Amino acid sequence: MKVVDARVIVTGPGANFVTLKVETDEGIHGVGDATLVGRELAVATYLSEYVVPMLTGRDAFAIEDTWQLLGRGSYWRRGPVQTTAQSAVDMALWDIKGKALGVPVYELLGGRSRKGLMCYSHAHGDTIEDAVEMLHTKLEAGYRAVRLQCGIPGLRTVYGVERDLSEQPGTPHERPYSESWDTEAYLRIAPMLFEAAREAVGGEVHLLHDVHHRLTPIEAARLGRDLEPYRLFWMEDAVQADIQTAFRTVRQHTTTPLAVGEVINHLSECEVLIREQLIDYIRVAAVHCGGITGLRKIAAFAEPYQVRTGCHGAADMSPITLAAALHFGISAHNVGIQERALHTPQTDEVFPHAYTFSDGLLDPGEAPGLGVDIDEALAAGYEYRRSYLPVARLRDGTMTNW
Ligand code: CS2
Ligand code: MG
Repeated sequence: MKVVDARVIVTGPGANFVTLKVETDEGIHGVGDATLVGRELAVATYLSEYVVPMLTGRDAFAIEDTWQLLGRGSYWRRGPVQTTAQSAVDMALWDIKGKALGVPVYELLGGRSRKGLMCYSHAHGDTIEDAVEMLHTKLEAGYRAVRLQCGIPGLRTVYGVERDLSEQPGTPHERPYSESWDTEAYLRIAPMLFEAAREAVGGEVHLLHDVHHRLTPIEAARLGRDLEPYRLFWMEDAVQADIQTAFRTVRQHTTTPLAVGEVINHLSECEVLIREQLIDYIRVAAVHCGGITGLRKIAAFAEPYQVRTGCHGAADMSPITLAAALHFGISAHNVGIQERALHTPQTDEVFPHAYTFSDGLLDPGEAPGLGVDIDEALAAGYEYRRSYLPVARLRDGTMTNW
């Protein structure tokens, strides 16, 4: 089966998404997510200018060789633009192979390892009370694991607290908008949030927390210790992910489990974290780490070190990425949990999918391939609009990590 055509589709149903659609000479097509949030058109151009011409005429079943061609063969290796483009091709080829053989992709990856994949949802609020109230709502909706964030008194905006975008002047995302940050205030509030949450919902629920790269190693070590009484499932991105050895300090001081990886694109960027067992969960997403093939390679490396996956699943990656994560997650052994942020109804309509949620678990469904597609006619009705992620500054105006 040969690839005869590949097209990049850019659409904005609730958020911007870049999709690669690969067509074959047997009339079967596959889809891959190529969404790099805040830099979408860089990947769209990389794909249409450089990758698509390399695909036409290739054997659609040669998934590994195509992965190597796009990774090794680009000379300028790694980097999120390259790996996101490579990921989209990889997902589309797995989708094609599953459809051609009439099986869901997870059957090609070794079959089911579990009945369903535990996922976590998000709860947040301006105050601790609001966040705990939302936690109750999520538990009522069936989730067994919830990430919890709350606002910090005195700060105008805080990561993890959703705000009505109309509150921002003008069209908020056309320029990178600024959030403020105060480490000391945060370090005081975060343990209070989890104390209140445990009091409200007891010990059985899995509670997670995302620090979003904001702390130094010693600050993160202190927070990890302060959170120990509340038995978190994990503390995520406690320090910036690109200094792997920074996690040694955090690890030495706390038994709070550590997760990292949503901005990691390649095994070389987490090799020390895994080999030295500095983390418990690796959070790479299929859309940035080389698709299902890249995710499998990283997970296979992590397995003997007892590091499990907890793939990034924010709503700014398309349902194609979630489907890919679920086929991987239902089949691989060392899988811990899957993040699941709800897509907007418009996004769900543009990307019809077979995956389902029930009783805290996600399931990829039994449709051949990835079980997700793009409705091109609907997609054409939603325009792409340039949109930046925020930046963060300390109270005195100094730039910090968002
Ligand atoms: C977050 C994301 O899901 C997460 O854990 O860190 O919301 C992340 O900030 C966004 O995906 C960035 O686009
Ligand atoms: Mg995160």
